Amino acid sequence: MTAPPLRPAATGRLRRWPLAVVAVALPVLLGACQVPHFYAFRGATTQGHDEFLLYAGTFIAAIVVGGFTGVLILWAVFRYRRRSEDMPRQFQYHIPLELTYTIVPIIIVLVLFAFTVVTENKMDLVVDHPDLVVNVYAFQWGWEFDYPNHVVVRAETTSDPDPVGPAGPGGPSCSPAAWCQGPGLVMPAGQTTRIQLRSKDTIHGFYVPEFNFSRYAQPGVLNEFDFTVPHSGVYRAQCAQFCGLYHSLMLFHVVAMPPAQFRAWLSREQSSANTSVGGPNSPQNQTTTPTTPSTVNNTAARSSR
Ligand SMILES: [Cu+2]
Repeated sequence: MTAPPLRPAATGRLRRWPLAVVAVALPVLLGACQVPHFYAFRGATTQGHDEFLLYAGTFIAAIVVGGFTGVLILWAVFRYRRRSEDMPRQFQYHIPLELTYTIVPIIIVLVLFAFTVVTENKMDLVVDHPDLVVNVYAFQWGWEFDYPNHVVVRAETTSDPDPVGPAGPGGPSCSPAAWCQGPGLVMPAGQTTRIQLRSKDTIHGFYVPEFNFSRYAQPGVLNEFDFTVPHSGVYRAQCAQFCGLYHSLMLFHVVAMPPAQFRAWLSREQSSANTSVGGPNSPQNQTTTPTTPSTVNNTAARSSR
């Protein structure tokens, strides 16, 4: 017995299916030179970009699963809507179906878990020989960036509104001004910078949104991580952990500049530190005592080195 031939209308519908798929897929494929950002930062560091790809992949998986589930729900709602008062056909223990909707979600979770582990390992990877090491100290309420040879960029805030910005004391000239509040964490673009993060008092959060990166600064704990910023730029940053009265003013910014320009800035700062009163070991070049709540007043203490 052979199958009955398809009716002309049915064959027409079948022929249109590939066209519909191409019409939907083509714009996506042509636009796929760059994955949509899904309202996230693409990651200004190589590490942050890996994080973005994980987020985008998870988002796409969620769209596929959500769309598929939505279609199934609509199909069930309309295909099996109430048509009469008769009791519909009842069935249970559909083993293949139950296995499918148990195993498929487990596979999805395992795949997402594997990608997450791989990405987190990339984020946490510290190279053996970074091009630059910067010691970063968070304190109530400000940031201190210690470079080799006693170059210290430091700013603290003890009044409202923030008196520190927008110049970014100790950093290079910076624009746009709104992005340059607080001290500037300067690093060479295209090279690997090691950050050694500590806190001088309570828990703070080192957060650079465009790097897709946040990490606690904890008293008594050293957190180390690497940044590689491929392109020059200015990136806003702030404390992301509520830490007291002026937490909201614990702003800083990251400045990535070409390596030659960075070396010129650093040597300028170094010679300036060495020629300042008392040389590199003078009190001005020592780490200053962080401001405590008992010393809060309406003046801002500034020290660029
Ligand atoms: Cu803080």
